[in-house]
Parts: sequence; structure tokens; C-alpha cells
Amino acid sequence: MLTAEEKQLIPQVWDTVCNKHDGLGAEALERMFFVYPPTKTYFPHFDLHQGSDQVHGHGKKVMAALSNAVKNLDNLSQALSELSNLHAYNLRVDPVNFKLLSQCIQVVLAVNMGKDYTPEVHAAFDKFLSAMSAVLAEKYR
Ligand code: HNI
Repeated sequence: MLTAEEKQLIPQVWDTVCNKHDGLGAEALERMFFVYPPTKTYFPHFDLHQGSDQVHGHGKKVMAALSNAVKNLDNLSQALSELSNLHAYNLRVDPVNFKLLSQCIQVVLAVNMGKDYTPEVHAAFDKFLSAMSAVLAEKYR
């Protein structure tokens, strides 16, 4: 459960960092594909080279979905319901992969925020991304 402080901190960081850099999603995806190559198997139809327009475009979609989640911290399950259906029924992404992408998102935040990536911010995003992953995986059974 996110604390009241974390519910304030997450939108603040989102507005100051994530909304200002539209490449953060692509940066996280590039890391995921590089560090965990099996994740590439879900994207056989994509050009996955560094700097790929497709990865950039997909990164923007992922960030937009996260933005929507940040606006609905009390209501994640409903806000992400369609996306959860898509990942479970159509894409059939193995839920372990959500953790891998979440880790890459954390690293990208850390790299971009430097010392502002405090333990409090780290903990808040860890909880938020775990909650997000749980919702994306909840239709699997
Ligand atoms: Ni995911 C499509 C959001 C994790 C594989 N994914 C999307 C779309 C969004 C999205 C948004 C576009 C939906 C649409 O077009 O209607 N994905 C998210 C979020 C997370 C996530 C917020 C976790 C934080 N997706 C993952 C993971 C994988 C993944 C971990 C696999 C490793 N996603 C896909 C694939 C598509 C996709 C594959 C379809 C891409 C395409 O355009 O063909």
C-alpha cells in the first residue's frame, strides 16, 4: 500500500522528471532488451536497434500508460483494465517480465535524477511499479 506521502511524491517526480523527457520510456526499453535479451522475443516485428523509431514510439506509449496510472493511484485496477486484458489475453507476456521492465525504469529514473533519486523516491517507485505489474498480471488466472 502506498502511504499518503508516497501518493504525493510519485506525481511530483512524474511531473518534474518524466513529463519533461519523452525518451525515458525508450531508454528503459533499450536497457530491458540489452540486459534481458529474452524480452526481445515479444517484439519480433520491431526494429530493436538502439535509436529505433519503433522503440521510441513504444516507449512513449508505455510512459503514457504510466502517466495514466500515476493519475489513478487509488484506482489502478480499473484504470489499467484494458491494458491488463491486452497483456494477458492477446500478448501473453509472462508476468516475470514486468519486474524486469520495472527495474529498468528505476535505473533510468536514477540516472536522470542523480541525487534527487533518494531512498524515499526509490521506495515509492518500487511500490508503485510493483502495484502496476500486479495489475497487469492479474488477469492471468
Ligand atoms: Ni507492454 C503494448 C504498456 C510491460 C510487451 N504495452 C503495450 C502498450 C502499452 C503497454 C501502453 C500499447 C497498447 C496499445 O497499443 O493499445 N507494457 C506497458 C506497461 C508495462 C508493460 C505500462 C509495464 C510497466 N509489455 C510489458 C512487458 C513486455 C510488454 C514487460 C514484454 C517483455 N507490450 C508488449 C508488446 C506490446 C505491448 C509486445 C505490443 C507492441 C506492438 O505495438 O505491437
